[in-house]
Amino acid sequence: VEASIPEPQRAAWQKFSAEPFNTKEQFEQEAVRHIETTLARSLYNCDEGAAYGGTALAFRDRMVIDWNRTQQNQTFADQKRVYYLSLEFLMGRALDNAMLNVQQKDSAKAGLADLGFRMEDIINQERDAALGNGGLGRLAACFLDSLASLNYPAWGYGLRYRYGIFKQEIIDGYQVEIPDYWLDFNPWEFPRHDVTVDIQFFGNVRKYVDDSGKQVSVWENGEIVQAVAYDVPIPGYATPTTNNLRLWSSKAASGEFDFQKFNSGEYESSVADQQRAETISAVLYPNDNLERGKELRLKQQYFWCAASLFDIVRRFKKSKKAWKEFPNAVAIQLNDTHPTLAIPELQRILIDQEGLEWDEAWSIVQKTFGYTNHTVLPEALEKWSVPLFQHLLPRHLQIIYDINLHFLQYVERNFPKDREMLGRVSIIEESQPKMVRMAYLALIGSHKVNGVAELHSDLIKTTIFKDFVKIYGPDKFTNVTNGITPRRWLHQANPRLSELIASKLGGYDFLKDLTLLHKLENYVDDKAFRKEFQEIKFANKVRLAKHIKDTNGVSVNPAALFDIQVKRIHEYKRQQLNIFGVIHRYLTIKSMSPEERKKLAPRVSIFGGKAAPGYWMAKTIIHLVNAVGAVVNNDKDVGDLLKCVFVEDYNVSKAEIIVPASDISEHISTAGTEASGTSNMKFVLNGGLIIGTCDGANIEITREIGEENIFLFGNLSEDVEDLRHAHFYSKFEFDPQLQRVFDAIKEGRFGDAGQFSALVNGIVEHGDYYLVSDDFKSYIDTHTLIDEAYKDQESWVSKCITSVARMGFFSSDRCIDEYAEMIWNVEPLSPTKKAKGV
Ligand code: 7GP
Repeated sequence: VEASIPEPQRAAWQKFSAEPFNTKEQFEQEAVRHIETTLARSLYNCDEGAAYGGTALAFRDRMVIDWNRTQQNQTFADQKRVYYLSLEFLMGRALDNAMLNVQQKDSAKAGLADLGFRMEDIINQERDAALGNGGLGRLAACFLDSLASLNYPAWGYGLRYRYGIFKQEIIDGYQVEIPDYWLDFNPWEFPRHDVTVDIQFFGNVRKYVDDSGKQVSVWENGEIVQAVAYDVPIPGYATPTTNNLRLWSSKAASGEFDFQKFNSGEYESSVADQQRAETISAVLYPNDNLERGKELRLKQQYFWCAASLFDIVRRFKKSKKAWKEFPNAVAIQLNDTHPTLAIPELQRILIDQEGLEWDEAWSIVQKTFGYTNHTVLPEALEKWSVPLFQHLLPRHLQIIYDINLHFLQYVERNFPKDREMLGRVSIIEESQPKMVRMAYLALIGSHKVNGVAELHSDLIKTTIFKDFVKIYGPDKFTNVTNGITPRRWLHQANPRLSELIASKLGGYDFLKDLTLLHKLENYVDDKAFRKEFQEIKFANKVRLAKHIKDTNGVSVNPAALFDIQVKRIHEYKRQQLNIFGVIHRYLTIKSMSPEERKKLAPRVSIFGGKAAPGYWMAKTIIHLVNAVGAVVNNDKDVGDLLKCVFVEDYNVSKAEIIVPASDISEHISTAGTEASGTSNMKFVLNGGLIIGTCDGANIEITREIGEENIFLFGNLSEDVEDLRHAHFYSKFEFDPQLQRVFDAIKEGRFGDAGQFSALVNGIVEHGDYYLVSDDFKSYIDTHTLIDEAYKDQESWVSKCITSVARMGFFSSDRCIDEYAEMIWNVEPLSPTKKAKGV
């Protein structure tokens, strides 16, 4: 390809080809040019918004140069690529990350100062790209950062939602949802109006026998919607590798707009078709760990899978390789079951369109896919009704039935004595109506299945996928413990701590190899280091206190112990346990004499997180937190000893302020329910300790940092079943301290008790599924230990520093290397600088 371009053309091109800026002056020149010409502003009306726009566009240009080169480099190199299919990418802000990754933050800071702006204010102008709910979506974003930073040839594929996760406002203590229309100004995406795919829905399947006597199936007479690609450059840290995130947007297919109606004056109905098509990519479903079987959601899934696979197959076919080479060129990772339709879709392409035999096609499919499971909660396991499938995707349903037939025949041959097994493992659940079990389809269609922390990976083998371990053997199952990118979650969120670490480790290499942090253990007893470490934590707490003052109006004392729980609100994550603990603390303070109170350690309990709009119990928890805050924060007896605040609209950019400011953070899910958790890793990496249950990655964090550096409490996952059983079969006595908390709520001390009765009754009368009563005592006892430990600041700081030093394992770079080796079989591609213009 390179040789085919004539020399004079090449020379002209090379002469004018863009070069990335590298100095403050070059940055200013670029930013001012964009402000004046792209944004049509001037010196006289350049506000912070315009300065953000100019800065973002300057960095965008710089990234695009590397991005183009990376894509060409990857095409020429022609080695195996990874495609990460995720319905969620919770990216947060892009500018700060771009400046950091291309290592030009200092130029920009100095340049902006020349132009009269403070870097921080400019960064704060950006809206979060909030195309995700919680852990699963943020993990995908960390993975993109690591894939690029480690130079893997990789693409992300997702949906370009017009509305990301809703914005949360708290009004009179209640959550109110506001739509997040985030695309007003988004300099980070490139519409590719020339990259489109027609996607079919509905219709019927026609079968016939062709001239050679072969059965052929044709899916026809459907409705067509067009997918348009929007590309987002993903810069790696300290490398020119810049990967691509391709997000699909839906549009009415050309020719679908009804001009007949339009011309006869029925304007509204003529636009309806178009609007219906655009609805597909309009909104992110706001549920975390919950599936609700809505038709539009299935449409989203197919739309995105079909467009992505068409794109991947189109790229493969350009290489002119034989089909059996497909798994050597392509690895596709399924982020949970949401993209499972990619499996029957690839099988359909291979047999219906490319004419392969079933077995040959199926072997290609299985070698191509890997499936990551993120939850064992039954309410989150996807099932789609067969009638809905039949209506929307008739050919795919047939293929799924055929996959199931082949699979069940295999099971029958190998387990002839276990007839019951067939019903248990069938992809089709024989319910009314019948349902397609997506997790089984994902597992059967993949060569590897992984959980996201050791305990979770063990649990899936003994619970939801038990039979499949017998069928396929244990080697199909593996573990890849989650991780986080240290670029965003250390350097960007906590620049002073990062700088302190760099000063001791002799540079920023730890941002590329986080295990280098272990050298910090040499400084645990270094006086000056400890002092600065403490000062940084304090400054981060002051920064959060200011945010709380500005947004909630509550003054909190930065010298108090900051106790933080921020994550999606969910009964299994047990924010209710936390707020009951806060009430307990409040009642204890109230019952004390002024002398006794003087001995107490002041606390600030900080909550944050969104509730799914239809999750009434989660909304009740938010309401209770705010109701308790309203009482506690205004009680003169309490003063600084206890404050309780709910931080509105928790998102990625707020996490960057909140995470570095914790003394203690809470990761207190019922044992066996939190697959991994990733904020636990972020908090410890930023020098905070954690209180947690023996669940998810807490267990591995304990192993790494040492059990003397973490506050574990509560029942173990192996005992959960018996405890639940006991709630129904033996009348259980409540801990009197929990009873006192319930009495206070019932007396109306936090407002009308009726509003919180479901929360209390769920525990007292309805079986306490999440074991709040079983864990309450050890929870509050552990908080007492924390109070004591915090008073001994010297040993506390030692714990914090030691923990940071031992967190190297939890980099998402380590995860990506594990996926690459164990699941994808892909190698990094050296980003050798190509000559200009090539
Ligand atoms: C989450 C898990 O709840 C969390 O423990 C884990 O750290 C994270 O995935 C990343 O692996 N799951 C979800 O966010 C989710 O919605 C249902 O899972 C599909």
